[in-house]
Amino acid sequence: MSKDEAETGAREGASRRGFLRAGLAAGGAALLGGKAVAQTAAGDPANLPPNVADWSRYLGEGVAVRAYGRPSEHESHVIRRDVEWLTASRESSVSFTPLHELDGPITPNGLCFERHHGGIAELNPQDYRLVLHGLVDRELVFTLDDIKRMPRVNRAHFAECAANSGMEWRGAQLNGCQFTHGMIHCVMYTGVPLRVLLAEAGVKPTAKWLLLEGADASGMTRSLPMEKALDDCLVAYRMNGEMLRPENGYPVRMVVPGWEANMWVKWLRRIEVGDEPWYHREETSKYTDLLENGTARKFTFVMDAKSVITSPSPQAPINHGRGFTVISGLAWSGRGAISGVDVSLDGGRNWRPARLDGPVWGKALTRFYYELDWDGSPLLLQSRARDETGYVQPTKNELRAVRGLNSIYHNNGIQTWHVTAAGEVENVEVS
Ligand SMILES: Nc1nc2c(c(=O)[nH]1)N[C@H]1C(S)=C(S)[C@@H](COP(=O)(O)O)O[C@H]1N2
Ligand SMILES: [Mo]
Repeated sequence: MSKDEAETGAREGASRRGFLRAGLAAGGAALLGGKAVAQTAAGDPANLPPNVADWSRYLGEGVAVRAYGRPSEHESHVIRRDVEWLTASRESSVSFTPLHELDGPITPNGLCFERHHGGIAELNPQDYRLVLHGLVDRELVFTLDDIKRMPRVNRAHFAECAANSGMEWRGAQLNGCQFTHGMIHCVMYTGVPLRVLLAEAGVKPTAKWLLLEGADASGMTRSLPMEKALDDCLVAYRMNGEMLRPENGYPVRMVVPGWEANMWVKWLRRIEVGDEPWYHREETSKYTDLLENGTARKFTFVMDAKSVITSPSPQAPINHGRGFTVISGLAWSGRGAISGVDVSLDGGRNWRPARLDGPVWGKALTRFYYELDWDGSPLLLQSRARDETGYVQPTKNELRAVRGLNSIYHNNGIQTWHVTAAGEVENVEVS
């Protein structure tokens, strides 16, 4: 988004000066006015200024008592959640990122959604080996230390399960963006470009595909085209600076930027180089979307541009009544960087540019804001992402017209939230 657009977004939303005036007009020294603060902080008056609060009267815990830091106990509701009826077992299931409780573009490690087909593999890093074999000049076996000695890079990327929003194909179903859009996370990976490992082994001219295999009970073998492998894939071992969490593939996972998370094999233990894909032998149902006429869309690796308003949303209602509020959301595209996001308050009739804020990385979550002086009337909130290729996020009905209703995967349609006069929010659809 250009600087001009950013400024227009701020002007057409709510200007900062206007916001400040409203705060002062409410009579408080605080930006939000005394009223809003009192409303949300209905705690013990003895703790409020000018009284000396309880926690100011004695010394707190010293350093390193909390040797590995954890969030405040008052944030204990900010957790991954699952939908019990969705899958038969917990070992082959999914938990969802609490998107409505987060801000900025990065997902905290402990809140990244998880998708396992055979439960969490608990690997001992000493026993970790990565085998690289097949159509190569030299078959190689890497220890974790070997991988850590190779040239590394840092890249932030989103990982989205192709089934994200899959429950919404036939109509609005789940009440919360955690469940409609929470099969996504975005962290800063540290890892070795896959092309560096392949160069080390020397790839034969006939090599066209890679087989990736995980060390969990499911194996999760996936076929990756050589072109993508040589482009931007990473053999990653760190997320947001620390070693990968066991849930997300400790100690090594494949990062396949912009492509469905299905291929981001966790607990990566084997890469076989071959001349054809393996998927048709083992995983005929993968990488395809069943269409209305019974045929299937194939090779649907890339995740198309998509966005969602994370707040307000069903789990994050507007609880302060009319007045200044911030509409916040996420946008992403598997084809590159987000170039702009539009927000609609009336179910897609009128669109206004949102303001992108923070880093706009390619194939990563991008945060957007739309500041609004809400008059308290009901809203039909939508967001629409646009990426650097010019692709514009479609409506759900536009998608259905092309794909029918048989799909589970790749639902990147525009989400609608109905905000009532009371500030409650529900998942709806507009025609
Ligand atoms: N080894 C292995 N890799 C795997 C899976 C798995 O079950 N086993 N699940 C895949 C699927 S379908 C998804 S959506 C992502 C989820 O990654 P996450 O658990 O880090 O969110 O991992 C992928 N990689
Ligand atoms: Mo997935």
